[in-house]
Amino acid sequence: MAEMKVGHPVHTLPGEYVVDSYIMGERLGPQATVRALQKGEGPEYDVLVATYPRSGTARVVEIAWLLMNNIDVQKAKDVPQGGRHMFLDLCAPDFKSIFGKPLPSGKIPLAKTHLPYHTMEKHAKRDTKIIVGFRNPKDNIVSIYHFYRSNRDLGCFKGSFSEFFQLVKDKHLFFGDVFDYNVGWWNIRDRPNTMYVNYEDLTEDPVREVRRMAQFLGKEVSDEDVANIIQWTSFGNMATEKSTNYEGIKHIIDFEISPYMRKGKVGDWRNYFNNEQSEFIDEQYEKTCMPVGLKFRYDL
Ligand code: PPS
Repeated sequence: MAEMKVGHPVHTLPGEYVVDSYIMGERLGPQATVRALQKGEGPEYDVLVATYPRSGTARVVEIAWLLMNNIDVQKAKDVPQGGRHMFLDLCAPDFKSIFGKPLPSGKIPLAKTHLPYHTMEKHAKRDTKIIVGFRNPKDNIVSIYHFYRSNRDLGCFKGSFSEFFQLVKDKHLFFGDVFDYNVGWWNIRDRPNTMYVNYEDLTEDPVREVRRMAQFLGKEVSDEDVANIIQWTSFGNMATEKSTNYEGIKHIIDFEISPYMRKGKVGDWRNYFNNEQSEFIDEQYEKTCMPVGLKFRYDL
């Protein structure tokens, strides 16, 4: 494999840099912070949510937070999601502040990262619970395409989906290649206190998946609790509520181009992928995920 280098003819991220053989952007995770995390530095936390960007992180974080906070829907409404968990990648390198705002000291209940396993290996050795969120790579890539278009921190990509797809082929995407990412975190499946949640499963059967997450987190939940969680974390509700629709970062994401909560569907990739692109992903899947038994569903 060619050595990863900063810059690509199709698109280069603002403040692009290379770490652990993938590209990152300074505004997605300052290099000093990523290197500190790589060394195992950072706050103590009880639960870590690890997800590739645009794989449905916000829903997983929201469910985990509600389970860990007595299904306090009122607080979830009052406090933006960003204030209810710690986004490790975006912290200052000393983990004392984020975007200049001080962070609490001491053990954090809920933390999140988009960084690949090989960067977070030392963190994964800690005695914490890890929830890994997966989404089928085709829908994931479509969502990332729109994120690249709308996000000023990603340089507001102006090209077509086909042009963007060249970045996928060249593994020149933020946080690394989607397959490397998924296989990396999948390879720790025998680690105690690790669970996997799929976007498609959550959409298909939220009752089962919320109950599975509750069990993993050691929380007893009633049918009413589960119903309240599902209602609050439905796409329609999260897209409407100010505390979950991320409209507080409209200065970074141009919602006119594509809102943070865009479509929330399984199978939207069919509106973007041509046969050649779909086959490319299928081939990558066969090479990387199939041998380790990692499965995705592209339609429900
Ligand atoms: S981020 O910014 O990388 O953390 O984004 P992330 O939350 O991982 O992924 C955003 C995509 O997830 C969809 N989403 C949801 N789908 C269903 N239900 C709920 N509650 C939900 N919340 C977020 C969001 O719409 C993005 O997917 P697309 O396909 O672009 O709509």
